[in-house]
Amino acid sequence: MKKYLFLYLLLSSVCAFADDGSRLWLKYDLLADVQQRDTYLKSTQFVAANSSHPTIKVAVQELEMGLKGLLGKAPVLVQTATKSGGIILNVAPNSPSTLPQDGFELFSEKGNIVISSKSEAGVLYGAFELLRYLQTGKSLTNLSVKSSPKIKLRMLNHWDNANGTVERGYAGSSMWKWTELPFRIDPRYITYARANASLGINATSINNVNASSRFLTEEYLEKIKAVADVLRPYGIKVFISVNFRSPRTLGGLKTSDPLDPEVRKWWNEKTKEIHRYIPDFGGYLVKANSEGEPGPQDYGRTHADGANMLAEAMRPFSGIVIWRAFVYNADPKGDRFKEGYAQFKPLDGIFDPKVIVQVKNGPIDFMPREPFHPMFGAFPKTTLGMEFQITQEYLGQSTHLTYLAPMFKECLDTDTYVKGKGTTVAKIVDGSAENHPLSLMAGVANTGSDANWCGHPFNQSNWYAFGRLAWDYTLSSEQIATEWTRMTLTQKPQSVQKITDIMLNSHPIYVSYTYPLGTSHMMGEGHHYGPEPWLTKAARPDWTSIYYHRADSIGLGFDRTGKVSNALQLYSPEVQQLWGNAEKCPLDYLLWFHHVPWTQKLSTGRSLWDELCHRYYDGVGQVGKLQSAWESVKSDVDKETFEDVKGRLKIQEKEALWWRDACVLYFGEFSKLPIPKPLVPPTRTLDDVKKLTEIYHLR
Ligand code: BDP
Repeated sequence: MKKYLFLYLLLSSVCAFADDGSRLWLKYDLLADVQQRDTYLKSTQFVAANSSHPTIKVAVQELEMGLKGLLGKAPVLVQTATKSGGIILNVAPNSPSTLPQDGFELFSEKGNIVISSKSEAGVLYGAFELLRYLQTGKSLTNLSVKSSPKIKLRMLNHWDNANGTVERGYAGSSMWKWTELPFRIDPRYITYARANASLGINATSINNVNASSRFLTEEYLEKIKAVADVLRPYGIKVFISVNFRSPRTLGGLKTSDPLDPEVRKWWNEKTKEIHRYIPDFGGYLVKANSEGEPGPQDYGRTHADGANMLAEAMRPFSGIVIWRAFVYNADPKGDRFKEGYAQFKPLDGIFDPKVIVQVKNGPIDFMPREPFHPMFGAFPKTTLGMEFQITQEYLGQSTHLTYLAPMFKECLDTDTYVKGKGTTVAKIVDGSAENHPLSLMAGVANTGSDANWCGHPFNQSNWYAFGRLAWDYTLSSEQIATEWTRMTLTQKPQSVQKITDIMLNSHPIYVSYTYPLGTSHMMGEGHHYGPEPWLTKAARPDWTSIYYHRADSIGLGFDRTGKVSNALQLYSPEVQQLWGNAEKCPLDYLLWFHHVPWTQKLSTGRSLWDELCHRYYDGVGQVGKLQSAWESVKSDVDKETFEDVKGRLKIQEKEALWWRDACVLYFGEFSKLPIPKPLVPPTRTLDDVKKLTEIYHLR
């Protein structure tokens, strides 16, 4: 008997140590600090709720599971609180509180912790907040928290296909098991729902924006209904990405012209049908007339004609239409930077109130650093939603450690000046600057079938950061990193600090060895992995690299101040002033707007060429520092996770060198200048590096 007990203990300790990351930041492992546990136990002895709504049931379940795990003892469930020392969940729809529907209050009252909200979802968010307090070691005495979301629709966009692949997915195949649905519900859907609810994410569009009409068939609607049923108690609404040609492909009509009465009827009927499966259907997400996708322009109509037709179909219901602004033409003489703005500007004011136009954070395409999209602030009569990319298409995919909160925040915190100083992008997006009742922040999801959901263990932090910022964009990148680290990797203060630093440094480091000084779009063709600055020919001119960097014997960068393109004029005069003068433009944005001579002296005291080389070299050096910093936390993090990250950091170093050598050798052909001392020139030739890139194109 004793022998078995010993074996059991040994095995369970080994298992407890090996962490496959599947529990995300909701680990709920026993807190190591016994004293702290005892203190927490005193105020979490029971849970009482004034509602048996399914959302409250999952809130209670979560508290039970969380407290049992963290403190070693589950709370007792009681009907009403007759004594102190417990948690009271209070749904108060008629509360005089000024907090919006989803907001919650978390406060101490008569020796209890009260979580109160006008909505069930708000109480659920409050329950997760309370658990986060425990997970991050915060005090529960004299609680007085008021929290409400700054953005109404906090949404993930999955680019998942019906065949199980994921467009730009780097964490295995799709997490949605379409072949199994609706009969088998993968338990991971529940973990997914919990993870989102823990951040306040309240919407998800489940399929790729390059959409298949298949998702609108009866067969798929049954499957989507099954997913919607799982997500509903967690306050998450389901959206579907639709193919604009569906009336033809699915409905057998001759056209998909949005002004055709038969087409309109078809969408009306389809929308009603969807609601029979999913009564609280969130709505449609549409990519139209973009990268070959069909759309209203195929029939000489506008984006507004298309979006408004769908909005009309949605009229009897609460759902909305999200119409993407990611459109561009391949005009070799034009500037892709201006396309979305140009196509949508004449439509400002004619979109139906049920339409949100979803705009990528930057004007090109999720580059590691972009100036904010000039549409933000320039469309006062249209609700503009923000689209960030959580999946790291251009940001190291699954092999580079890149924490994205600073990048998201850089965009949100930038001042558009459209309504005077302080009109940040965030204030356009949250609707406050222009009084829009709807607001949206969407993130292209990075989830997949990998055990740890996101591929690189640190990529989970980008899902986490996106959700936290969609709830409250004023949170600092540091706070979010620290929280996530404590919940996910370690509670040891010194290591928490070191990992937070690793995370905060990671995006600038990535930018340094890939796209310093405001360069962009120099990645491998198609797969978007690794460098290919020499890419000269592609299906479209604006899919090459030379279109963007414009290197020549004189210098580097895309003049958008008037000589090549006048794109800078799309911004307010203050922004133009900030970025329009090459001498004063912040270096991080310099080559986005200026063609700078190689020998031009920059504010750092170095010439453009020298600065460029220094940044590439420094980026690589910094990856070495990330490695030693990670090594120093070894004893405080799970072994499996430690080795996983360690291995990926080695790949990152190798690939940072690949980027560095590719770019300095290639640009050196134009500048004709040597690598500045004391930097040591690459030991390989440009041809050697080109060969590495060619391998990626082999069939
Ligand atoms: C680009 C991706 C492409 C997406 C497109 C989009 O390379 O796969 O379909 O964005 O956002 O970044 O529609």
